[in-house]
Amino acid sequence: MKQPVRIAVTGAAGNISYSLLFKIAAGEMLGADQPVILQLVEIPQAMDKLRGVAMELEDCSFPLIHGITLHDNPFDGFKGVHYAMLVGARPRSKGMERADLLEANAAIFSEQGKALNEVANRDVKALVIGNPANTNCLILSRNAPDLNPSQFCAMTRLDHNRSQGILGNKLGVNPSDIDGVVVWGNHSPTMYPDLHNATVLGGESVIDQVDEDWYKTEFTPRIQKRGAEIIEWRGLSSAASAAQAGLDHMRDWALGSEGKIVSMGIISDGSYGVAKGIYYSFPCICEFGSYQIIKDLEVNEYGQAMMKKTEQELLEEKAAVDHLLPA
Ligand code: NAX
Repeated sequence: MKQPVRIAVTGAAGNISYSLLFKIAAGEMLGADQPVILQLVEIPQAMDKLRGVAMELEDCSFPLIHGITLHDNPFDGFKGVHYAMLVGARPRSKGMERADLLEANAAIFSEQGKALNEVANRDVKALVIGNPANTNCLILSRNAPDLNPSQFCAMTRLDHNRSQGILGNKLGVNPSDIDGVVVWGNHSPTMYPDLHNATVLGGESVIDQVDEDWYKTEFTPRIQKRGAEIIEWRGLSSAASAAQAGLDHMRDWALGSEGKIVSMGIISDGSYGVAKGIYYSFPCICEFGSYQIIKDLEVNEYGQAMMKKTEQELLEEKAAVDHLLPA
């Protein structure tokens, strides 16, 4: 049996975590032979609810769980962690402006960045799910100067999975037979779901099989606003699909994406002309515990304009929190 790894999950009493924790515990993230110690982090007001979740985890008798600890602050909760899934965030309340939302979350992710910097395992992999995910990730990483910016990711995998799922349905193929979908940019309605390099079973080009008008006026806005569509029908925001995406992201990052392209919100190194230093979703392949940007995809004029728009939004978000970032 392998040594247990430590996984921190924030927002552990919330909706997404109610799905995520049980999947991690069942071995769906790191494999059926990888024991885990779950370090669950919440705000003090949610600790009772968290205790209830921990009891349910205990009641499942998962063989892979080698410990569960509960924490009301990240400096305790992140001690020695190999993986951190940062789900908890401040939601937008009535009358709150976008700048207020960014600031409220900046406070949370600054503290969590400092905590990871101080107490996490030096090889920690941290995934930000809580919104606004890309800019929260920037704040997190900038507050953790002893860790490499490549150890942080913002989740755009749900947008990637949504693209594959909806496309598979449209084409009448299994979503897992589709490769090469890329979601570029911000996890927000400016994201650019790009099908130009996608193929079915490594062969037929996807873009040749769909109507351009459908792609631009139906598919793209649907992916961009899928979160709102789910809320409209379900009355609640995406939870199980978000948990699945978080799990997929971490599994591929840790164990490899088996040659498949995945979308990950990562620190921009200037590839494709994207401004350096923001967390932007790029096409990646994961191998040996790290990711690499696929650098040679063709982007047409339409795509370039879409990529610029989402980049611009991220630069504006960065400008709104710049005064809160450490030098
Ligand atoms: P919930 O409101 O059900 O749960 C959030 C939990 O986080 C709450 O229990 C709250 O007490 C806790 N929390 C708040 N601040 C915290 C802090 N400083 N430390 C620890 N815990 C804290 O939301 P849920 O539906 O689980 O969604 C969580 C986050 O995921 C939201 O920000 C949401 O917008 C975001 N999403 C991101 C997605 C993505 O693709 N990146 C998709 C799904 C989801 O919308």
